[in-house]
Amino acid sequence: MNVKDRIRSKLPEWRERTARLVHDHGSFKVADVTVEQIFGGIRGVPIQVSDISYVDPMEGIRFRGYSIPEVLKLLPRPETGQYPLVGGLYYLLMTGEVPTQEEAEDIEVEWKVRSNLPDHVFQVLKAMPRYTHPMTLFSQAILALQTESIFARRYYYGIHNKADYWEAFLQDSLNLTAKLPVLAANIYNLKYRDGIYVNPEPNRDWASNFAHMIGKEEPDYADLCRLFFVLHSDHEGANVSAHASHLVGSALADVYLSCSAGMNGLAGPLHGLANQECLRWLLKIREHFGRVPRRDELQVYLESALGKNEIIPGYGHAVLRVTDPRFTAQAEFAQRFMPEDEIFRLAMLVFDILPSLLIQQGKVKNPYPNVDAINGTLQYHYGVKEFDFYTVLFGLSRILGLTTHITWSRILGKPIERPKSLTTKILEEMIDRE
Ligand code: CMX
Repeated sequence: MNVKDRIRSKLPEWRERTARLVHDHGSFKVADVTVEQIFGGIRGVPIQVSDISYVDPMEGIRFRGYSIPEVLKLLPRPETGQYPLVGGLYYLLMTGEVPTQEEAEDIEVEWKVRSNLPDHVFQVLKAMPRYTHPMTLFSQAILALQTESIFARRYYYGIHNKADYWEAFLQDSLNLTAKLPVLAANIYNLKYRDGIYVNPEPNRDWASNFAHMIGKEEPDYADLCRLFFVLHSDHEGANVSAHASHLVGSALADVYLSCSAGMNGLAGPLHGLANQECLRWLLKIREHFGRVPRRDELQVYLESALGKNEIIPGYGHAVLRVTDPRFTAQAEFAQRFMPEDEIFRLAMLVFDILPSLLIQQGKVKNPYPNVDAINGTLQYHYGVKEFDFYTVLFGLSRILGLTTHITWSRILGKPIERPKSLTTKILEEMIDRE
């Protein structure tokens, strides 16, 4: 069944469940909010219900209820690769069901048909100064594509039945995600390969076409792209990029406007930029020793860094309390395809030593690695050495999740978001009255 029909078949059940919750349990109290939480980034306050993915502190991300190892095992693969077709992952996110081979390939075909980029997008990219950050270009290009929004056009000409909005959002989502590999590869080529243009090839899947267009032809790198794009596609609905795009979308802004907003959040150093910091840190250690250090040498180095209260990039997490399964999946990939790589060996040596030192230090809530502790290591091995570009890779994948959240928000008729802000005086008076 194609993705649209599958969603249509599921829609009545989900609408009814949501309506029943609001109707029968509308006054049920989910949480209290403390002053500390208000001043602390709304940390841990449930503000969103989304069934696309969920981060369990002790288990990590589950996509539509499936853990990372399950997703990697169950999703269909291309004939030529050992990791899943990203089209299959998109089908799973959108419908909640593991696709058949045919259903996964159908999405890949939909993407090929819709992958053409209008000329004005190239013009926008070329008009920017050479030193523009690739994430700025990525967000701008998505915004430039807004001219193509089917929802914006239909709304202007008068679809006003809310129950039908989702179909235009799904079309926009398929169109935008179809264009992402061409878009990202063009930004890479513009920045780092003298602006050459490489056509996508009709016989390649979404991920391997990206690898091909940036000039990385090793079959293992195409598999790394498949793995990376699956792993980074979503991390539940309340992180900065997901929430930013949801918020913008709640004003009925279309998929392009919403995803561009999400990418602007992802471009922040506390969110998507962290992965380049981790690789930089590992390279600094290798440079310091002139080679991969011995275990005892690294132990002393790390103890000294922690003694100076340095933050070790790639370790800790706001929600997770175990090793990030996305770290584990990429470590397994590296063990299989590049076990002798020096930076990978160094990353694994850090993994061997650091958690117990962080536990001894007693400050950090999660002493284990997050996905960023290894992301850059693998890209670097395959020659993608332009650190600035790593967040675009992340964004290319994350838009799969963002567009799914946005489409399902329209399916469920979620209203415009409007929380409340207080003044300091009002807050003080509320406390005094207690
Ligand atoms: N190295 C050393 N100390 C660390 C640390 C690390 N990697 N992570 C946290 N700590 C320290 C904090 O600085 C804090 O110290 P103080 O009490 O002196 O201020 C203490 O441990 C408690 O912090 P926490 O509650 O465990 O961590 P937070 O939830 O506040 O922050 C995170 C989480 C990820 C921002 C933080 O662990 C960090 O900065 N890690 C390094 C950067 C990184 O890897 N970022 C990528 C995050 C990936 C993602 O979000 O997906």
